[in-house]
Amino acid sequence: MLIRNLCNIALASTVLALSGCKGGILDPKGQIGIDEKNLIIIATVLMLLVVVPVIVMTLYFAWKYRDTQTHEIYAPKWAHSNKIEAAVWAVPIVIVIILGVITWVSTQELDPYKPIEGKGKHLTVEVVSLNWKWLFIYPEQGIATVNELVFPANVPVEYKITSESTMNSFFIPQLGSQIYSMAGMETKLHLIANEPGTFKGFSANYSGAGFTGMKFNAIATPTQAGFDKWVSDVKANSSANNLTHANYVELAKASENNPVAYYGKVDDGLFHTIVMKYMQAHGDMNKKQHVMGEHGQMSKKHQAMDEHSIPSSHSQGEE
Ligand SMILES: [Cu+2]
Repeated sequence: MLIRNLCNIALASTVLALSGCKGGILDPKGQIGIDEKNLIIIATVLMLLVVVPVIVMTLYFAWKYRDTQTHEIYAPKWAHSNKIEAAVWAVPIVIVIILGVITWVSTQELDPYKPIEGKGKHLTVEVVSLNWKWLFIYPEQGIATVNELVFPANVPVEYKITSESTMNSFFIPQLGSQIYSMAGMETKLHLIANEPGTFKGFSANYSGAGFTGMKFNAIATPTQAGFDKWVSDVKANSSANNLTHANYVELAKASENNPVAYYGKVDDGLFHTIVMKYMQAHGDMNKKQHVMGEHGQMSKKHQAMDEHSIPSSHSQGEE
């Protein structure tokens, strides 16, 4: 009974583990993802060339020199073998050299900042991670979406990535690499879908309370025309929904499990404003300090006028 239960648990967990592959990095649908999967497999197999013999030999030696073994040849003078030395040094050196070359080449090839070549002009999408949702701005099309990313299959997409506040990581496992989104700076990623489909996207970096609901569908349309139709539909159906700088402030407020939203118009330069936000805030702070300095000098006048409501800590500083 216990054994049957154990078998059932083992079977269930195997099924679970295998179903984990579906839709993940081991089931790639884009060129970058396919190349990365091959890299994972090659690196794993190369390392198994060492790991498997070590495991086999460990078990073999334990069995060969077991306590009850009586007729094994005893060789106390044996201490060195050039053949064994050659094997244990040469094999790892060769593996490290091969891994090194593969790493060097693939690091250049799969550089997330490098545009995908030979597939024509790329589409640009500006990605902003908010607490806790994803904003996608299409600067060339002048539209934006929340928690839904649409692009044509077989067209390279350039993602410009930033964050409103908390650090997140933009990740569509079936298409390839994840890249961090960080406030006050822009990171880049180039991906392509080799076939149409809907792929899961999420943040690969924990970012707080609403993190689990911070998911989106990445939809690759079969054709460019299909994508163009989606764009014109968004424009037509959401023309009243305009993502202005002011609306963005509202959108940026923390919220969880956000439904998909569409914006038929977006203010020019919104992404740039988000990236530069902290630089501007810094400028404002200087201004504030400046005003406060003036305020200090003018405090007597202000006090005399008695019309200035100031926080207590501030007035204490002045006394
Ligand atoms: Cu950074």
